[in-house]
Amino acid sequence: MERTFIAIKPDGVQRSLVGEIIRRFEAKGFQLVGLKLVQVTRELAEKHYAEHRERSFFAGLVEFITSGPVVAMVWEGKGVIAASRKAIGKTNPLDADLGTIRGDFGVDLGRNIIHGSDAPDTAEREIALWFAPHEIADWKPSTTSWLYE
Ligand code: IDP
Ligand code: MG
Repeated sequence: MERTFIAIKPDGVQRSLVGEIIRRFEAKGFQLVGLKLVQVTRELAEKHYAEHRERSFFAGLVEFITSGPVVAMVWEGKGVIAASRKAIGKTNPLDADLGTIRGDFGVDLGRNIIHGSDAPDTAEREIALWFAPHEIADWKPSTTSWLYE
């Protein structure tokens, strides 16, 4: 089964959106297999956003992501990587459709509430970066046969 890395950024935590975001993933039918509150170090932030190292917004992005606690999660399910990106919405909250997390709750590009892995290889890299193997739970929800044919 596919897994993805999801992080509620410091703005989402400060704005009390943790419960609402987890509710949306649960209600869709995805399974929570990893969850922790993290005070992100500069080293972790720079590794996580390594692909943006050369961009003008990189320093501000690292500053922001280390500015308060982040809720780091691993979610599992059929098609969870693409479905999460759809549920999260476009990077700029003003371009994100209503009904998406960024579209419903955000305004500014630099305060877009949530991160989600964008492809299978990045999901694998980000899960390994943020979670130790023992922090991920293999468990079988009792609802599986009601979610999957
Ligand atoms: P994504 O989060 O939708 O995958 P990316 O392009 O990977 O978007 O950018 C990573 C994060 O960097 C964004 O979520 C946003 O917080 C921030 N970011 C991207 N572009 C800009 C920008 O032009 N100005 C400020 N922050 C940006
Ligand atoms: Mg990205």
